[in-house]
Amino acid sequence: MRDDGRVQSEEAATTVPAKGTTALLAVAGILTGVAGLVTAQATVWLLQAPNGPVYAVASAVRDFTPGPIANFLVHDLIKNNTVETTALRVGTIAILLGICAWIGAQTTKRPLLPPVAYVVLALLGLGAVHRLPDSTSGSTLGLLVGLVTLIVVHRVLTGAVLQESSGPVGRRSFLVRAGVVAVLAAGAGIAGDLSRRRVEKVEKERRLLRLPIRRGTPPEGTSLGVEGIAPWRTPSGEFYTIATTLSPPVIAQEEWSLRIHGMVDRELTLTYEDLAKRSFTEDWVTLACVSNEVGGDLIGNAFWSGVLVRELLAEAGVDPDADAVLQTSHDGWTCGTPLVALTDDRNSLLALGMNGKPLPIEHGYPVRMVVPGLYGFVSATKWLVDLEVSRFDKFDAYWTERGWAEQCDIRTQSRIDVPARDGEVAAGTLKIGGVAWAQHLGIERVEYQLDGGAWKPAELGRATESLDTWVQWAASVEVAAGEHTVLVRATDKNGYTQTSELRDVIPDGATGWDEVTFTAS
Ligand SMILES: Nc1nc2c(c(=O)[nH]1)N[C@H]1C(S)=C(S)[C@@H](COP(=O)(O)O)O[C@H]1N2
Ligand SMILES: [Mo]
Repeated sequence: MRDDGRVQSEEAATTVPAKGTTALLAVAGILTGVAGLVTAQATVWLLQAPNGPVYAVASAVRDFTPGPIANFLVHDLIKNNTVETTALRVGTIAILLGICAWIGAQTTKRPLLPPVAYVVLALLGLGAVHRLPDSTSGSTLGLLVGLVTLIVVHRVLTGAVLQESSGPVGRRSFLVRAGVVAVLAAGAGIAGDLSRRRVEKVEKERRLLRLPIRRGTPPEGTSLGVEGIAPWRTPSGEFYTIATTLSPPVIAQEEWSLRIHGMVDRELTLTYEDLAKRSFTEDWVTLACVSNEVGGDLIGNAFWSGVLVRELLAEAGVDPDADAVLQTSHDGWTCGTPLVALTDDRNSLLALGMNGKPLPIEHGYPVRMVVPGLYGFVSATKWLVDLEVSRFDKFDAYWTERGWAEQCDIRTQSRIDVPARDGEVAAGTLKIGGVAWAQHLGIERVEYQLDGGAWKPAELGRATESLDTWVQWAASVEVAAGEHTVLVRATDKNGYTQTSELRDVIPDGATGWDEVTFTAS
């Protein structure tokens, strides 16, 4: 046996954590948890996604707390049953940080536990987020950023703590690292918070706006009253959204203006006030995305209010050699629209209102273009700031550069909404139906085919006078028990009947008949 005190104490340092190490590891765990929560929440705010992790977990805690306890907490103790309750949120954060402290403290004994535990926490968060109906990919991305933060910060901080046991160098390094983490997390938090405040400010301004717009009443007969068919008016909150930006630009009214220039006699610059003062036009228009697969839901019908584009172009005085308008959005997205579609009788409009409200931010606030009959990618610029009258041979727009068509009318299409795909129904008499569209041309007829039988005409709902909207279709069929297949095809007022040829969405829209298989019992 050696009797060398120095060696002994060094051995002791590597096997038994120095006094206070476990506590410091717990502190590192808490700091790690704070950093993870902050970056996750900041990401959600920056992406303008709903349901940050704390909100989501607090909701789950509220909903999964056993009845009597929840009753006691909600009714007797907190006296409020919303997740906005500070007590619920603070409680949730406290529990999460408690778990993080424990995870941190486990680092020396079970080095594999922390990463596994963080993944488990992130998965629980993911579950909590996705049980809320309005979560988006931004909500998920927030959790991913949070998870990466947890794993990285954990390594950085606990690494320093474990050095700590070997002397004052380690302690200083822990303090330095903790400081850096705190500063970075605070920076992320501040950036997220600024973004949140900005959204709140613009949302408030939006809410307080009073525009001369109406909500629009769907004309009589547009709705066939069949359950399961998409409502004739798509509520704004359920309207599909497509954008190339990670988060929609948040533009205050006073920051916005629209420049009309290029092959014109007079350049125009219009502010939001300029537009809001003009006389408004309004109509129902069904927007559709070229990426909509047969049977897909990248289509919606809304009541749009705004200013006729052709009047503005007339004021600018368009060069007769021009054949296109290059539209640019605040976020730099571009599309090229045939000049004629903006100047003919189809009432293309600079929309300020959607379903009676100022445009939602994600649908283009303050101003977007709406062109009946053209796919969104060649016409429906959201957050529109620039219209350059030009020629198609002088530019390539965003999607055209990426292999999509330069010009593109919406294809005549139809979709089956009921019965649901692979759905189960009761045998006997069954209502089937859906929607069909040929914007600006109009739908002449919709036919369906059941189990390979004859094509039969469906009942059609009414369209508006402008024919810029979809129509509902429906039929009653008799089905015996067993598996069935229904097909649908539409014919437009030009006499074109949808081809059965299945073609992919790129470069100019999908073709083919929608088909639904279902089981009757
Ligand atoms: N600024 C901008 N505007 C845009 C797009 C975009 O990516 N950025 N996408 C277009 C496409 S492809 C479609 S289908 C419509 C969708 O409009 P919505 O999101 O209001 O449904 O917006 C169009 N306007
Ligand atoms: Mo689109």
